[in-house]
Amino acid sequence: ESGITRPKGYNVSFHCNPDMEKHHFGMTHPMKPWRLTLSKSLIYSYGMSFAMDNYISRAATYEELASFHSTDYLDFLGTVLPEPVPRDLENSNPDLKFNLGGSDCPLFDGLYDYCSMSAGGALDAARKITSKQSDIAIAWGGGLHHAKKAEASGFCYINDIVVAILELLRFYPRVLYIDIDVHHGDGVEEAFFSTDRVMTVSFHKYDPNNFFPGTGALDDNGPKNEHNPGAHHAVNVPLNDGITDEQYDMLFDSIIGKIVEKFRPSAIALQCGADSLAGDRLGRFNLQVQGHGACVEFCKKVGLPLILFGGGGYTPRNVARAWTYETSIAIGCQDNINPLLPQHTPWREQFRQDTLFPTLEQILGEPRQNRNPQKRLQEIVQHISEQLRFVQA
Ligand code: TV1
Ligand code: CA
Ligand code: ZN
Repeated sequence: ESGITRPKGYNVSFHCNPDMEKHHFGMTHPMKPWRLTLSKSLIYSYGMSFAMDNYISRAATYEELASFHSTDYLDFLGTVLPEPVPRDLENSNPDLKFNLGGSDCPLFDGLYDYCSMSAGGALDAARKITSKQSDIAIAWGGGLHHAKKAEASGFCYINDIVVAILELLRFYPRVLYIDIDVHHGDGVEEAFFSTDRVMTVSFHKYDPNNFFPGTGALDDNGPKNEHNPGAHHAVNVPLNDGITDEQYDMLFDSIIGKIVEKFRPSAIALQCGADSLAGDRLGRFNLQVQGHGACVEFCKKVGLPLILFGGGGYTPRNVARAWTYETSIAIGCQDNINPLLPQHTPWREQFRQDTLFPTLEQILGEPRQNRNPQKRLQEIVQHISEQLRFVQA
């Protein structure tokens, strides 16, 4: 009935957990787990579940989380309770253990469950890949790239990506991590700073004094010490406000193309943070659903085992559109997708326009000024080409 068929010998698995989506960071907090419900409902409305293996993911165990995180941190995360009353800023406790309990990483009801479910989905996806049951595994509830070994950061408490990549490394010699969230993927970069088995690549808005987390300059490329195997294995693509689909996709194809050739990964982990889309509440770019999705399409065409993670994304209707389109790319039905949203889509009024591909004018009114001169983008590609001369597969 949906017209979507499953191409022979090509498996996509979809991992989600409805219980995860019920958690709340707080009324005004930009991170809304409910955006996962909205995304899933659009994906299901298009009938895509019939072309994938669908799994309710389990919660990751303490031992699984401890493959990356320190037990001190996990023990604290498992026992802290939310503040009984919302405290005002004057009386706020500045002594934040493990960076927990501030405004970015608040303590909320069920926090530990939320974290272990996000990591559980990522791990289930990784295991579908390593067992060769799936060619592409999707975990939109994961992608929380800022979390550190013993610290929460930027809405992220548990680094599900690191945990999943560690699982991939049990089976594959080399993993390529790519991050198209508008923020720098600092937690994943740091976790694999000293190994040449993982190359991390982040595209992000870079403005050290005014945009979180402030790291990820073009020449931050791994340990400066030449004898450290991780040297040159961190790639950073610092960008300015207003970058367009055309520029971004040119950069992405050219940089990822060169990296795949040189590093020769055995699998790809792609963080698809949707806050790089135009109209995002926190983002600054002019990307559309098509340009964001083109990155997924490029990775799929490389033909290696692929995990798609979620990540940021603070305007839920845009998040739902992007992750729906990207799910269709994973399945391979993107050329047949009806750009008109299905008539029976739940929460249809949330979407404002009834198209999967709103124009920049529809999203923003006036597009954001593009502060990425072509010359600077060429310098970035040039720097990365030179960096890759030091990389040996
Ligand atoms: C509560 C209520 C928290 C309203 C946080 C925006 C809020 C932000 C809020 C916010 C906000 C950030 C910082 C400043 C570090 C702080 C999932 C020195 C309107 C992957 C994380 C961004 C992005 C953190 C996460 C950032 C991800 N921006 N309103 N907080 N301090 N934190 O700048 O990469 O998308 O903004
Ligand atoms: Ca990024
Ligand atoms: Zn982000």
